[in-house]
Amino acid sequence: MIKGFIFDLDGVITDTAELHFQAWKILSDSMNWEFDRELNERLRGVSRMDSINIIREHNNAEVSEEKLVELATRKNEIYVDSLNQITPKDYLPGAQELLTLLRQESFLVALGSASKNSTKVLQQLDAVKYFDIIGDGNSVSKSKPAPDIFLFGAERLGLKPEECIVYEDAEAGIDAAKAGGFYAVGIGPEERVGHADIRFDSMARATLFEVKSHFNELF
Ligand code: B16
Ligand code: MG
Repeated sequence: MIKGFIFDLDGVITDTAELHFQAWKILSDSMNWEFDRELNERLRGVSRMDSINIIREHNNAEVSEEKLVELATRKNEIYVDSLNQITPKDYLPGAQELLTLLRQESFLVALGSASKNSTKVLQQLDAVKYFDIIGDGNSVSKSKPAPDIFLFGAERLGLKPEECIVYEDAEAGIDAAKAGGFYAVGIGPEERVGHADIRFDSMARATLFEVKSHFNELF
């Protein structure tokens, strides 16, 4: 039986990808590195240090580990500053409605994000109240596609993986959910999240009604 839901943040609850893009772009420009939206897509759901390594490799740049950490820190300062512009109007369509319904129906709810800035984002959205547990980039050391962040959330909720549905927009996020034995709802195109148990083009379509209909016998 499904008793809980675990949500990714960026691309599921809100679209911080645009703010990540702007911050990486400022940093890349300062380094004379090429960085565009196509490359930004490859950073979806990927941790901060893995992200800067992808950008460095793309630019064939030789950078010491110490310098890389410094650059990632600089990007993060720009990104965190930009989070102040997020308001409760910035939920992805359908996300707040779903979270509200889950509360009404007494499901347990956790966040399972790679971001170390999750709490700040949830505060800006006024969304902390919808979550029983916040699992984020500070909660585990192994990032997606390892299942650790979702296992952390399930354990803290007191649930087994097979009692939880994970919502994810990243390829590695669906891999992580499946590796952990969770049911997975993919948000986005077939080529990215087609390996989920069920896929929707957007959060607006991934309603509780649709998900219950699909996993019928589990509710
Ligand atoms: P931070 P998610 C991910 O969020 C983003 O999609 C990814 O672009 C970012 O690099 C990562 O969080 C780490 O974020 O630098 O704030 O720790 O999709 O896992 O909610
Ligand atoms: Mg995401």
